[in-house]
Amino acid sequence: MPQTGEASAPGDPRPGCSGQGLAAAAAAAGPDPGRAPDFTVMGIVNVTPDSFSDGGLYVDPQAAIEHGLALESQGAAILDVGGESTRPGAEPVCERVELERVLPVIAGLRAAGTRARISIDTSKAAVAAAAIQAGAAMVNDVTALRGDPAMVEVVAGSGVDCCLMHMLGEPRTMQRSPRYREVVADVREFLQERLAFAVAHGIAESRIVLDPGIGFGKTDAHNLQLLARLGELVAIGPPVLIGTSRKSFLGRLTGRDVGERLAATIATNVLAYERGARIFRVHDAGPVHDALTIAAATVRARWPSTMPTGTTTPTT
Ligand code: PMM
Repeated sequence: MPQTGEASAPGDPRPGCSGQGLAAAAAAAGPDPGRAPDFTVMGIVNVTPDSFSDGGLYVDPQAAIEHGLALESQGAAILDVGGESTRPGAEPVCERVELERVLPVIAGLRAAGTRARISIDTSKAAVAAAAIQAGAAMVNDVTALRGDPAMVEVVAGSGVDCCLMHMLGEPRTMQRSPRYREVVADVREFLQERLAFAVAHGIAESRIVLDPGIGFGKTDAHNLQLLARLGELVAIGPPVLIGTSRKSFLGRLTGRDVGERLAATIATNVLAYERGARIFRVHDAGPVHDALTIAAATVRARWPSTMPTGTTTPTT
């Protein structure tokens, strides 16, 4: 259980909000139609001037706080606050700037009484530590604890949740002809190795979430392979997080600009849910939450009907 920055209330029925940790919340899900849905929407709060889809919109802390609260009201049970863009070609920012961006937003969300779990999207241990102090209950590290040698201790020592993501190379150069032996096997091997590393350094497995890192050092074909065969990553064990929201491969496949990729985002999230992903990092929390609610209900409907034979199902 996170001791610091626990944003959730005991008994809160939303996945990821009961204080038991994301992995346990996701694992507890089952076929009972009366249960809370077994997916978690993670709303994106980018406090950056240069993120690919919402860069510059929420640099003002008050705008970012209001945006986070709006995402929560639309169904986001996690708010992922980031102060450094990781879009392809992005230049890194220094620790001071990143801290100045994210801390007022995390503190403001807490002060506004958010019940969502706050995640800090950072690869810097000092930023993660300060964010946890301010109320973050999860560290989303796109380098999977490789970027900063002090990160693993910050996460292990504070007992927060942690997302380990696959990335080939680093944001500045990662889209320059990425190559794999076999993309799904390579990503699976990487995530298994990172999971073992994290557990060996004292991070409880029940606190860990894995992410194939859609768009991070991947061609369109790599992204599609990873989505199509997501089950092979789900089989590793921990809940799988997926981040396709508005990403450029969706634009290349549909010919749509970044602000017009909601339908494509929903399609990938629903397919990923069906293949076993359970946490969905998105810009548009409301529509994705609705789509996943229907996807979850449909998957649950596979269980045998309790209706007597011969009863006609009402049509609407
Ligand atoms: N994508 C972005 C940033 N952070 N974190 C995780 N775990 N998974 C992702 O796919 C991911 C991420 C880039 O998207 P953005 O610029 O819209 O935030």
